Amino acid sequence: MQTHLSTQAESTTDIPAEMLRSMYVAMLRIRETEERLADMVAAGEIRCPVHLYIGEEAVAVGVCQALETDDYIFGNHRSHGHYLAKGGDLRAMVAEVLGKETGCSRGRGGSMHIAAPEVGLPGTSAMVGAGLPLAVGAAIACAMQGTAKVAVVFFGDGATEEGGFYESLNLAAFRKAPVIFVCENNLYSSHVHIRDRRPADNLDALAAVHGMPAPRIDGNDILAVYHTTSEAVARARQGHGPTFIECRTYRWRGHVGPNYDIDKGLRSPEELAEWQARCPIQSFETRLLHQGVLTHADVTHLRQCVTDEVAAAIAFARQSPYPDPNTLHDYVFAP
Ligand SMILES: Cc1ncc(C[n+]2csc(CCOP(=O)(O)OP(=O)(O)O)c2C)c(N)n1
Ligand SMILES: [Mg+2]
Repeated sequence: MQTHLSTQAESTTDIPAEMLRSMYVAMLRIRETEERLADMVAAGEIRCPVHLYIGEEAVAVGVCQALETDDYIFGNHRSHGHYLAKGGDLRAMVAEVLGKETGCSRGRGGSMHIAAPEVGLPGTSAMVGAGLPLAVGAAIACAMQGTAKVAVVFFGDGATEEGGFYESLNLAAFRKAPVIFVCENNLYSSHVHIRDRRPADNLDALAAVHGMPAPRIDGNDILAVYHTTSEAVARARQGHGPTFIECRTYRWRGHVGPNYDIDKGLRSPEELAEWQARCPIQSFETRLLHQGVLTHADVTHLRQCVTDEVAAAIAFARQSPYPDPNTLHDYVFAP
C-alpha cells in the first residue's frame, strides 16, 4: 500500500500553462466567493448555516481537474468548493445560499443542499458520511452500464467515524468499483480535534486494510492532489477499483459560520497561523510566478476578474425573487 505525504516537489512542467492558470483561477473563485459569503453571514443577510471551505481549495480544484464533466462527484455539508471546482454555476449557487428561486435547488436547499447535475454533481447531503454509499452506488452503476465514468466522494475526517464509511469501502473494494474516496482531513470534526477522537491519526490505514491504495498527501499542494487523483482515475477507469486519498488540510474559519473558533478556546491562534502560512493559493501563485507561468500583472488582472465575477453573482442573487410561498410543497415529492 502506498502511503506517502508528498511535498511541493510535484512538477508543473507536464501541465499546459493554460491549465495551470485555470486551476489558479478556480481556487481564487472559491476563496473570493467564500470570503464574500462570510461577510454576508456576519451581516445577517444569509440566514442558513454556512460551512466555509477557505483554506481547503486545493483539494476540490486538484481533484476536479483530473475528472471529465460527466464523471460524478458527491459532496457534504461543506461543498461550495466542490460545486464550483466541478463547474457548477456560480450565480445559481450564491442565489441558493440566499434562498432565492434562481438558486440551483430553487432556494429550497440552502448552502448544504447544492446540486449541479449538468456537470456531474447530483446533490450534496448534510448527513455526515452519506455521500460515500451514494458514490459507490453511482460507480457500480457506471460500471454496469459499460461506461468509463468514475465517481468521487469528498468527505471529512469525521465521516470515517460513521458505519457507512466501512460498508462503502468494503463494497467498493469487493466490487472493484470505479470510485475515489477523497478524505479531506482538516483535523477537526465539528469542534473536536482528531487526537481527542481516535487512538491514532491513521485514516490511511483504515483504507489500506480494505486492500486499496491509500496515499496520504499534502492537500494544500494542488499539484500533488491533481497527480494523485489522475493516477486514481486511471486505475478506476481501467477496472482496477477504488483508491482512498487522504488530503491533509485545514479550514481557516470555524466549523460553521464566519468566525474562527479561537475565542471558544477550541484551537490556538498559533495553529491557525501555521496553516495560513501554508495557504494553497499563495503557494501556487508564488510557484507560477517563479516559473514564469504568470506575471505580476496577470495576478492583478486575474484577481480583479474574479472579484468582478463574484460581485456580479451576488448582485444577481440579491435581485432574484424568493420562491412564491404557494409553491412551498413543490419539488418535495416526485409528481
Ligand atoms: C450523521 C450525522 N451526525 C452528526 C452530524 C452533525 N455534524 C455536522 S458536520 C459534523 C462534523 C463533520 O466533520 P468532518 O466530517 O471532519 O467534516 P468537516 O466539517 O471537518 O469538513 C457533524 C458531527 C451530521 N450532520 N450528520
Ligand atoms: Mg474534518
